[in-house]
Amino acid sequence: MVRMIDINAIDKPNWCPGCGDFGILLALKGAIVELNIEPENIAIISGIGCSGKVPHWLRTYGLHGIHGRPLPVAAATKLSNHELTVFAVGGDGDGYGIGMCHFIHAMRRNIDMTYIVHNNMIYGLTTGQTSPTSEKGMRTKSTPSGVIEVPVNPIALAVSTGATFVARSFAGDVKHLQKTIVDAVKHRGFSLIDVFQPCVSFNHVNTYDWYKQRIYDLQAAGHNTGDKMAAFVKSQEWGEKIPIGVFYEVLSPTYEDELPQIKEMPLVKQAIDNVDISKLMDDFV
Ligand SMILES: Cc1ncc(C[n+]2csc(CCOP(=O)(O)OP(=O)(O)O)c2C)c(N)n1
Ligand code: SF4
Ligand SMILES: [Mg+2]
Repeated sequence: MVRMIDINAIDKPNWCPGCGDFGILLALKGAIVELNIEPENIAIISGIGCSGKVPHWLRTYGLHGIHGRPLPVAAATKLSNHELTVFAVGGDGDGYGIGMCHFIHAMRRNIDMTYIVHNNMIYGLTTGQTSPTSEKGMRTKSTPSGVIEVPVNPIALAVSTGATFVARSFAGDVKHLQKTIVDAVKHRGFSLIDVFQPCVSFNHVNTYDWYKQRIYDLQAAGHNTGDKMAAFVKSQEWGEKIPIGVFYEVLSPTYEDELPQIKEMPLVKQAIDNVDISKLMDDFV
């Protein structure tokens, strides 16, 4: 299912100069190096959007899938070979809009993987339409009179839906983001990292300066990550002061832990020993 992307085909990131996606890629690379995980033991599954290009620029296994669907593909990858470190990567439109159902079900299953959402509060790739996290009143190409709906709050949703590691970081603070990714990967269970990612081309409201003036670090403020109600209260903070860091972390059995079929060995190894998949390979590859 996953394959090595031909990195020679796309030599370097082609995001707009100054895009927050560069900071996320840098932090992810740094985290992988810090964690000392071999590239062949990592799979990065992305959706469609500017954010979806991440797997192209890392020498790991990767799949640049379809819009809104990185989570089910990442889940299938993890269940096929639970010895892999699996990342799902996508945008706010991808994950909190078209992919919202997958987001909810992935969280309540507590599959051990790390979901990084490039939350730029806009559709970047399609040149600036409203996303599910665009702020109320924001004027965009698709809402010239201002957004009417209340934005999705991914942190509150994650805390209440079963994610066992819930964090927010900022693409403009690579050190913080790298540490958050390292902690998320070390956590056994579903980890969400919602990343504030300035889109310098199409979101002229939520800029680097806008975030810098507002964000503060929950860990520096002494937040208790084991307290679910405190996490929920913190998830409601928005406006003059906006928290980043780990909101909530709890240890709970993963989906893989409770799946008897993979107790002895990863599914992929069982299949190789016992099942002839050559016809399937001929049909699909
Ligand atoms: C099924 C489907 N619907 C719509 C699109 C068009 N489309 C491509 S990317 C995108 C939204 C991108 O926004 P986001 O997910 O926030 O990613 P970003 O570009 O901001 O990183 C849309 C609507 C598509 N490719 N596939
Ligand atoms: S459109 Fe926005 S999100 Fe996409 S590459 Fe440009 S700055 Fe980044
Ligand atoms: Mg977006």
